[in-house]
Amino acid sequence: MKIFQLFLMLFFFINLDVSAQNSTATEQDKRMQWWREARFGMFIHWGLYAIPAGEWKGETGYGEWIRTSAEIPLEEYNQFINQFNPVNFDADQWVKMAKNAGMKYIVITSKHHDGFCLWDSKQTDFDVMSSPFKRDIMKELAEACRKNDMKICWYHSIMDWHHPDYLPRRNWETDRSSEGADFDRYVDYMKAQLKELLTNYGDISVLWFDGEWESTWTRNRGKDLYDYVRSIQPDIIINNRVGAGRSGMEGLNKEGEYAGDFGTPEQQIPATGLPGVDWETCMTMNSHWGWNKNDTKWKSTSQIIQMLADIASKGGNYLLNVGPKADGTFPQKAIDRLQQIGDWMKTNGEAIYGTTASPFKNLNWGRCTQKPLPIGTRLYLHVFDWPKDNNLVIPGIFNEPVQAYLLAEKDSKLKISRNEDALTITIPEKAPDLINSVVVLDIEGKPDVSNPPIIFAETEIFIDSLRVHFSSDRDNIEFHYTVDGSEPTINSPKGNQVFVKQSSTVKARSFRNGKIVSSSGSASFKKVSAEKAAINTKAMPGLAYSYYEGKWDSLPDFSMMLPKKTGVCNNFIFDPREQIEEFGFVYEGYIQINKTGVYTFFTDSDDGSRLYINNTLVADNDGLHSLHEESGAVALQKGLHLIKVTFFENSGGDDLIVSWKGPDFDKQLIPEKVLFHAE
Ligand code: FHN
Repeated sequence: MKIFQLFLMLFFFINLDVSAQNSTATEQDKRMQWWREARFGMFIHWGLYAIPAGEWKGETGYGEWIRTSAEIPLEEYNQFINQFNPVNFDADQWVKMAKNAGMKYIVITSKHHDGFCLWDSKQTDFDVMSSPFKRDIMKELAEACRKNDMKICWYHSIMDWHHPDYLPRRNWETDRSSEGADFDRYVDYMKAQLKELLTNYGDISVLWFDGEWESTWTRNRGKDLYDYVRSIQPDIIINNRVGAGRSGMEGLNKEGEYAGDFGTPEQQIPATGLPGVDWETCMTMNSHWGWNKNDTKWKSTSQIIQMLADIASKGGNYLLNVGPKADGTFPQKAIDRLQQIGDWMKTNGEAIYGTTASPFKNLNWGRCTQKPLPIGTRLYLHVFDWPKDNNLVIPGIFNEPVQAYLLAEKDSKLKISRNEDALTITIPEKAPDLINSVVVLDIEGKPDVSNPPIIFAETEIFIDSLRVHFSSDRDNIEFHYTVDGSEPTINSPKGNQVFVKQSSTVKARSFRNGKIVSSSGSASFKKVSAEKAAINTKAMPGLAYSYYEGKWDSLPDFSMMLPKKTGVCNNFIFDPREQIEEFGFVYEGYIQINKTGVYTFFTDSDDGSRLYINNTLVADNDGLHSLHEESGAVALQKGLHLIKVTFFENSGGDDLIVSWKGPDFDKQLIPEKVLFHAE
């Protein structure tokens, strides 16, 4: 083959690959367009678990996990199917409540972890057609959505506690042998059900997978399932829980892991926007996904509206959950909130729909969303705390203002003035809305914003002195700073860092050509004395551990319990455990400090953990969560110091990673050689 022909062939294949990638990116942008525009959807968790309504044998804290959390044997749980008769279910009413609340899509549990199917499935009798209700709920809801211009989406659990081929079994299901179970056969069953859900109910807008965290579900199975679903509905959006690509409750994608079209933070809002990443925070309205009649911890309408603005200001979507009751109605407190949210959305929806993330890192009075205009940019200023002095200050913005008005009173022309780096809008005394008043500010061009300098140091505490340095996302600027908390001026010291020798509040501001170009960044640092080491201690290598068994949603007081086993282990390990779930540990002993200084300790755990030094809590990482890290710093003198780590595992994934960093070493796992216990 001639060189020229070879080159042409190579050029063709390279272009094919690149164009495939580009077309994939273009395809993804195309299918995500409505979703990015929508910003707000309704999650619905409904199934047999609504019948016990969170209560079982006197315990009232359950939700959709009741079968597993209350360890209800399959035969006993299956009886609920004979009671499932939601005679007040009205799909049209549900959809209208979502629509009136300003929601643009509905994601409903076609099948949750308990395996019960809310549609007429030919693959199983464990479906709604075997109940007294005998109506295809998914069909009715899909039709009602189409009638009301609402996108219909399926939640579908990969994990299935009912199907005989699903593995692993629950560890307490000792009476339910896994003999003969074939996980590949289960995957075929799941694909056959997805085929039903994706061919019998018209265009489905999102497939919201869940329950992907168990050992049997792998990256490759996720990729295969993604391709399978896309082969049936090419334009469907698929979340990142299709594969093994989700990093815990933060919900975003693990580096390099395969993961669908958007990240899924759960019950939390990312601290900052994630440029270029599509993500959706899913959240309960009270504290359960499935209906719990005793759950009174309802979020206020104010909280929900402000969270919606916060999420949109970070470029994300908000999927707010309703857990319908067994009779098919929404809880009244959910209905009330949806109505109030809708009232706010009717006036202010344009400040949410189709907006993108704020150009400001932080606004002390609220949030900002934005949309492009032919002349420049429309900024929607979501004011939670209405300024008392009638001045709404927008810091660090260099664009020429065009106009400003109240979104609730579009003919209200508001005065705009410039004061150094800031634009100030004169606003009326009375806020148009007590929860979130939106002020519109149109500016020329794309936002030209200078966020306050970032003020950074290794730790917030120090013994002798501490280097504090400043950085900014702007170039061609200089920093002026103070260390007494006062506002920096052009006459304040100039530089990129300062060494503090006593407790200080450091403020830094950006200047260009002698002019202020940002508001001030601020951070406080505390001078402390190093804690004294233990004295006359005879210490042996290894940590003393106590092992406990039980089911907890947060760290219990282990001191009130009898350990199942005690001993010595060489680090923070699970080897002594006797079951894979529902266990806890207390590790205690001494840690050898070889140099006086400030030490930062980290625990990265699934589920909860806490770390104490000298009986003081340093890192609090308690809670029911996937792998999540917390840290804290403490100043220690050379010698032995008490260390204690407590940990619990509820179910699913488990891990405990204990690290530290010190005055002369970077973050690393705590090595065995520095861990001891009292003789
Ligand atoms: O285990 C489920 C839980 O029941 C609920 O469905 C949430 C909603 O995102 N997802 C899982 C927990 O991460």
